[in-house]
Amino acid sequence: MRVHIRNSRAAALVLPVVLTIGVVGAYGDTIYVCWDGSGDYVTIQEGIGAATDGDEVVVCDGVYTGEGNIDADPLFVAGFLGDYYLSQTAAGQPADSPCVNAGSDTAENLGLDTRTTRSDQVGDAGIVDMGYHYPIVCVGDLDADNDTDQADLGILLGDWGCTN
Ligand SMILES: [Ca+2]
Ligand SMILES: [Ca+2]
Repeated sequence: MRVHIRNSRAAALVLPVVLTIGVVGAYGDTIYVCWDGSGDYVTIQEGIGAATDGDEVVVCDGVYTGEGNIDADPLFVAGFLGDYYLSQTAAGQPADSPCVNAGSDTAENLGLDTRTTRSDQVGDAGIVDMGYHYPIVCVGDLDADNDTDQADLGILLGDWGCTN
C-alpha cells in the first residue's frame, strides 16, 4: 500500500513543507487526521490504518499523544530517493529515530519488508517502522533493470577510466 502523508500546513503553502513522507499518484481519497477531532481521525495511526492504496493522509498541525502517535523529532536523514529516511545507527547515523520499530505490526505482514526507511537501503525488518518506506535502490544497477549483474559490470568496465 502506498499512502501519501502530508502536514496540513503544506497544503496551504503558508509554511515550508515539514512532513511530506512520501509522494504517490493522488487518485484516492483524502483522509484528515486532526488531534482536536475536527478531521476524520484523531491519531495518525488510525488515519494510516483507514487509508488504501493511493489515498492521501493530511495531518493537521498540533501535538499528537497517546497510542499510535509519537511526539518527537523523527530524525530524518537524506538518502538516495529523498530526505525522509529515518536515522538509524545500523545505517551509520549517530542515533536511532523514535519511529524505528514503532509501528503496530511486522514489516513482513504489512508487505513493507521489501521497502526501506534506511539510507543504506536495507529493507525494514521486525516491527514495521513508522514513516514512508522508499523502494530499495540497487546503486550498481547501471542499466536500471532492477538487478545488479554482469550487464551492469560490463557497463562499468566499458566506462572505466572515463573522466569529465
Ligand atoms: Ca523495523
Ligand atoms: Ca542491472
